[in-house]
Formats: sequence, C-alpha cells, structure tokens
Amino acid sequence: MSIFEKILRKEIPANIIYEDDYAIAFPDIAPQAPIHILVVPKHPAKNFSDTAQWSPEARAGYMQSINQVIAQLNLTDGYRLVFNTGEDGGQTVDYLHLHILAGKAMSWPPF
Ligand code: DGP
Repeated sequence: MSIFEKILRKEIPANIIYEDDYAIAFPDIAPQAPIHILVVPKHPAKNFSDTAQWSPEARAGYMQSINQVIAQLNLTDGYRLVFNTGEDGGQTVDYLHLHILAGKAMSWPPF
C-alpha cells in the first residue's frame, strides 16, 4: 500500500488542512515552494490516467475538493497545479495526488 493510502486511512500522520467525502489535503513533506499542498483523492487511482475509469460523480467530487482547497489557501497571486504521472512525469508515489504550488513566481519550462 502506498504512503498516501496510509495517510488516507489515518495509519500514519499528516497535517491534514482539508478533508471532505472525496479528498484530503496536506503539506508536502519536501516542499518545492513556500506553499506546497498535496490533494489526494479517496476514490482510488494510481495516477491521473486511472481517472478515465472513474464515475462522473467521483471526478466531479475530486475536482470540487481541489477547488475548495485552492479557495481555502486564498492564493490571490496565482498558483501551479501538477499531476506528475509515470516515470517520465517524475511520479514517485504510486497513488494519485495533485501538487498545489504557490507563494513565489515560477519559471517555465519546469525542467
Ligand atoms: P510525486 O513525485 O509527484 O510522486 O510526489 C510525491 C510527493 O510526496 C513528494 O513531493 C514528497 C511527498 N511525500 C512523500 N512521502 C510523504 C509523506 O509521508 N508525507 C507527506 N506529507 N508527503 C510525502
């Protein structure tokens, strides 16, 4: 089982800043920006591609959770959303998670 499933089950601790029926959100343990939050869905998926199999309700619910976390963070100067997916995408934890990065001006491209 992945570390994020263990956090979802409250088997290992995280500073959960948001939770609803569809997702939890907590700070990344290795922040890459002043604000770096992960949004982890309760509906299981290994990565973003798996969400193609989700019901419309599961998808809408996760999207709404993301919107709520962003609203709670009050990111008036903008932010970046990242789904690292698979090996080339740099995914290291094998359970779907969205990175919300904010608090500084970011560069592009990201490599
Ligand atoms: P990714 O490379 O997209 O799979 O990002 C995984 C992120 O998860 C990485 O930025 C570090 C973070 N992370 C790994 N283990 C833990 C943990 O136990 N707690 C928290 N809060 N974050 C973790």
